[in-house]
Amino acid sequence: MSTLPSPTALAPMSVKSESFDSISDQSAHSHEASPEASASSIITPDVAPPTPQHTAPSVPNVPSIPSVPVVPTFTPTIIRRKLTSFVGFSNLPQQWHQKSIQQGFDFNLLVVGESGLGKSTLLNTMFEVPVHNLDTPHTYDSESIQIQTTNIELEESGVKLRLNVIDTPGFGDNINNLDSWKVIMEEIDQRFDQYFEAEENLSVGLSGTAKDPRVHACLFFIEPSGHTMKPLDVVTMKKLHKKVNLVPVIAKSDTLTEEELAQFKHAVLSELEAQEIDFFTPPTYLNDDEETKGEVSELISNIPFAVVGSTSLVVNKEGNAVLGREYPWGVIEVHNSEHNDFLKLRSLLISGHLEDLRDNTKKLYERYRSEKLLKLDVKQDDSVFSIPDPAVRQEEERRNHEERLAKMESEMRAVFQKKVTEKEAKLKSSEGELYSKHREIKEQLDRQRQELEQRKLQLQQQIQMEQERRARKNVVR
Ligand SMILES: Nc1nc2c(ncn2[C@@H]2O[C@H](COP(=O)(O)OP(=O)(O)O)[C@@H](O)[C@H]2O)c(=O)[nH]1
Ligand SMILES: [Mg+2]
Repeated sequence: MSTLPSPTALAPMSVKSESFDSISDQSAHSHEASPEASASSIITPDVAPPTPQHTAPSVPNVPSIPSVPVVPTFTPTIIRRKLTSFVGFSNLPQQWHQKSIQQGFDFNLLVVGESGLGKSTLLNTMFEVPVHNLDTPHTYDSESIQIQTTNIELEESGVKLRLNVIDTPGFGDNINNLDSWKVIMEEIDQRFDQYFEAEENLSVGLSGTAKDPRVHACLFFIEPSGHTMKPLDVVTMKKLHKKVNLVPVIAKSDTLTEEELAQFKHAVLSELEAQEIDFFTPPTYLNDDEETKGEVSELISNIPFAVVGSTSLVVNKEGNAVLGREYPWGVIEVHNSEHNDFLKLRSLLISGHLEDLRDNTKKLYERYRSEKLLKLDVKQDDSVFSIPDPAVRQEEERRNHEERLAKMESEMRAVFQKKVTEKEAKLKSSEGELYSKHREIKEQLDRQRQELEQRKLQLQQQIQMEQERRARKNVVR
């Protein structure tokens, strides 16, 4: 019976030995093999089979030669094998699915287009909530284009979508619109920068909980002129297309006849190609079935989508109340793919390819980041890498030496000056002391002299009195 190797004996999952095939094959063929053992994912290190130990006859006093340890050799090889048993990692998409549902999705949608093209109406129609208040005027008095963001949290069958609509009121409404694109670009860059900083602070990726501020798609509304695109639209798209997933749409497509629309679509597409403006196209995957592939190519072939928006119910020819627009000649239904491309747009933005948009945003961001880092590098000080000229270096050393000498000299001068000042102060104070001592002694001497003179005077008076007394005595005798 074949046994499973102990867990410690297992090599990493992607690494297997040459000898594994034979072992696992044996296990698979053995009728006693456990299901786990039969799974061809079991990996054993390529350990050379133990060499038979020949027991040499013991010779007394002859030191035994230490045996060389057998080191297992690993030959890294990547194997691709379909497992026949259950290991568990096929649940990963399920786990990812659960996690995603719990965390919800961020979707940042930039909306660009002149006022009155039906941007707010289309958003309200698409998300089925009043993303924008349609009562507010769709013309703006402001001199310049503004950025207005609206955050809405939507929930559908337990899945949360944090929708952040970035509107650009004022775009194309001014006399000089040449710089309109700059404000939009700044907004996109700023959001990339925010993500860049968050990434630097490791708050993105590791925790996976940080909100993603990057613009995931730019819905660009083209006026249904029936001729060509406006130069401002072309200039703006040319600036934006490398930074966002551009989704061009022909606004209010119900205002054009079928032929006009077909011609206009063609004209817009040719202009985009001529100007080398990239727009977002959903990808297909290896395991996509033919139907999915067909749907994707159908979507791509209809870009730029001709859309109609309406939040009002009208009655169609079958007598059903539907979202649409009513005309004397009939009804245009929003959710009817034969009438307009609204459903295709919704599939591209939300129901079918939201994750593709988010994925492609990562690629656009990667490019932005590498360009940003490259710019930072260019600004670096190139002199750091230059080889110095010996003469220049000698001159620099001489100058440094002289500077050091001058510094030393000035320090010595300062020390000397300090010492002189201290000495002078000391002398001055001792001179003062001497002077006061001298005055004290002089005063003392003056006092003593006065006393002595008084005494002398007294003595002289006494002598005189004595002499007078003696003279009077002699006279009496
Ligand atoms: N014919 C037609 N009119 C529309 C459509 N979408 C919006 N409108 C009308 O166009 C006007 C401006 O719409 P609004 O959504 O405020 O435009 P915004 O300024 O681009 O946000 C409103 O009167 C809407 O009813 C559309 O698909 N077709
Ligand atoms: Mg609006």
